[in-house]
Amino acid sequence: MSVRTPRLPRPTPSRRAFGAATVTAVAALAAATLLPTGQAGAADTSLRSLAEAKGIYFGTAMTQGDLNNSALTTVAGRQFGMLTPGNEMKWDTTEPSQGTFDFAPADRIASFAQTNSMKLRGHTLVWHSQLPSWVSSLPTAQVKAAMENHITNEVAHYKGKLYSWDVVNEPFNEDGSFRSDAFHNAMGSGFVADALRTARAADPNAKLYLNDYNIEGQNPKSDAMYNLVKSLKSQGVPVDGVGFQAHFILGQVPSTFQANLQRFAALGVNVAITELDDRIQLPASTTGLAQQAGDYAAVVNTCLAVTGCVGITQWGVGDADSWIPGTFPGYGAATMYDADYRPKPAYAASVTALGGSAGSSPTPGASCKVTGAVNAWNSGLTEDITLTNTGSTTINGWSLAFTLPAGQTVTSSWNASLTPAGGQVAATNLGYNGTLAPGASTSFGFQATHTGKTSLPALFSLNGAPCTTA
Ligand code: G2I
Repeated sequence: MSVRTPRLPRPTPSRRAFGAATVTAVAALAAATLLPTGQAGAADTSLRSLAEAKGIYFGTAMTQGDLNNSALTTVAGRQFGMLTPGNEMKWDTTEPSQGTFDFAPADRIASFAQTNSMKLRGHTLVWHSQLPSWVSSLPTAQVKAAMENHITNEVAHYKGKLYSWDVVNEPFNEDGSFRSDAFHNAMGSGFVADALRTARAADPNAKLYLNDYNIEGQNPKSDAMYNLVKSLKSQGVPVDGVGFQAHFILGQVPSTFQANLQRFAALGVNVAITELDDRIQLPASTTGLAQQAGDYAAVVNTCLAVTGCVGITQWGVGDADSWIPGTFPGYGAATMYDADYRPKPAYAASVTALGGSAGSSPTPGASCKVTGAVNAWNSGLTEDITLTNTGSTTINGWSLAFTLPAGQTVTSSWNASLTPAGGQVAATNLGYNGTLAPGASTSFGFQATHTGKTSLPALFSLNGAPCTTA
């Protein structure tokens, strides 16, 4: 193992921008005076202050609705020094019809960031998704002007207020070819340079990024991004950074992650982890959460090892507000905070990787209660189970894991989907009963065969956290 060269102060100007003494002081003050929700150990062990001490930032993403969740906002303001609006700066919100701009939703997020001394990443100006249909319906000859007008107005509105912009998001297919969207169809690959130049003209100081997923390792898609950035740089097009979304699957942080970031940095751009999460097949086991801690530590260590890596943003604050369960049914638990915004092992691992001391991990209290009733006959039974959210935050999508007594095999179920039929089973909500407000209950049931044991299941856990049983 090689000896590490001391790395402070960081040589890149953009990194020094995050060492701003005022920000660190405000963060430390906030950490010292607020209740220790979501924080383990001493006052200076927040992710944001530890990251800033290393010359990088640690950020999160929030949507408008999150602003009403005090458990979430407490953790966000104390632990994270950078904020990305999850949806509010996207085209469908900011210019829903041509020439009509609405920045009010994003301004609310910006104001939260300001109140909490967080910097802002702008996300995103040009993207095929969350694009209002009027753009894709335009005659191709009008798309360039519409794109430039959109960029000019939005960037001008936030001029001087944002650290960076994801100017172009997800331009590539998996094989490295350009995605055929309204912009590529109208302008060919030149839309990227045009978008960057337009953004630079509207705000000369915001860092301009290209952002994509599945470009973390070396593969055809990251090769395409690399070649694009190299070509843009050689033409003098203003590109300052590349964002690696990093929507990982448990245990699959690519082995070429560091080398890949390094080759981009060598082109003279900054690199950032922009949308980190690490999804786990539910129910998350203790082993899974430990592996996730390793994955998070690997990401932090990778950024710290690459000069030019300016920071890490997690996509969401906790498991309750993560996009994962809604998009990948059966998966979740992808962030550092559980459904009640208590730190998970991945939080402690990130703190440790940043040089802090996580102290003793708080033992999560149950945020759910389960009651059940069995109706058995000689070879079969039915069971009704009621799940109550005893936590303080709304559960959006649930997976209730439990262990069936030996010999029981599920033959049918109602109000939930159950897999597998025996052993450690997970009951997952259906489309209509996934949301459980604090204090709310929902019931589901199943029919099973048995070989003599007709007792209730045991070891209930909700989205990875144990439940009490009555
Ligand atoms: O899809 C995950 C991320 C991939 N990279 C770019 C990010 O911008 C993207 O974020 C997600 C948001 O976290 C989701 O919240 O982008 C999704 C859309 O592609 C967002 O989901 C959408 C829902 O699909 C819509 O049904 C909903 O109306 O959020 C919308 C606004 O709440």
